[in-house]
Amino acid sequence: MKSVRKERILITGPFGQIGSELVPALQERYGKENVIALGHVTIPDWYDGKMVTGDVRHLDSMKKIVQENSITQIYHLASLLSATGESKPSMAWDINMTGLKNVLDLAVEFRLRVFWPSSIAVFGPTTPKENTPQSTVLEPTTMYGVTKLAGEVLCQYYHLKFGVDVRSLRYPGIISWKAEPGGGTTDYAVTIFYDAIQKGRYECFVRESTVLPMMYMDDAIKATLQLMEAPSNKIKVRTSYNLAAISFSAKELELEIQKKMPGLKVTYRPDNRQEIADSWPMSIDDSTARGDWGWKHDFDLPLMTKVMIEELTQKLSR
Ligand code: AKB
Repeated sequence: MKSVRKERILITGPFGQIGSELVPALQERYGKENVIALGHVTIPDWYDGKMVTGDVRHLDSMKKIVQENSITQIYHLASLLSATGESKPSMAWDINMTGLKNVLDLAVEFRLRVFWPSSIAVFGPTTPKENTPQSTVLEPTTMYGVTKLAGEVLCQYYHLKFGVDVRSLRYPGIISWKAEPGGGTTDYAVTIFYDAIQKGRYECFVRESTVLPMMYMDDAIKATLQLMEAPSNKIKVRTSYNLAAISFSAKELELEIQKKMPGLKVTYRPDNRQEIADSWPMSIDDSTARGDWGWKHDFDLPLMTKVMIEELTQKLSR
């Protein structure tokens, strides 16, 4: 796809599960020279593009990066996820909240458009479990969820108070083959594919009846770009939009993979992540996103499973 308009984009957390696919998509859209990855610890060998080093918690160094690179948009992905957040709650608060506040302060000063991911983790045990509405009870019971809830209202506050054009999605579990997820509760829906291909068996850390909202990566990237490119007057929600594609139980995923890999054996041994999974909804009502800016998903469970097996088999044989 051709470059659409002149933007200079900074992406934090560029080499995580979502960043690894969002960075190339942004490079293709806006030109490689206009996308700058904020590297932190390691840089993967696939990366071909501009990079700066920094830490989202340090406002002064972030300000320098924004100024020196004439940044117009920040995709702020750097964050600890739910399972890691439970083992390191103070660090989760620090990275997730200080990082976001710094980005929003820079957005005020430099008139930046911001994308920030929220999550289904913003919901909790008191939220309606099925077809969870856009506006509903938000009482998360994980530190990750607490930071997402606080982050959502902080985004809305900066929009109302300072006019910051900040846009956000409540991502479900994202399934992808390029980079492995790390530290999330929904990771089993990715790891099962690796173990199915490499070992022919998988021990799942949630019960087989566990149902969570999920989405194939291509849909998540499509939604993110569509949201960020929508005219401002279409963005009616400045906390974060519910976003949905597919919901299935761990057992349904096992059965779908077995249609292509009949030898796969799956056992279930729930660990502490079960409690996190149980606190989240089973399905999400995303009609507001569909109505406001035309969101529509492409990948259902069979298509996602087929593509995952094909792509991952190819990747692992290289
Ligand atoms: C996690 O499991 O922590 C994430 C999420 C749903 O935000 N994948």
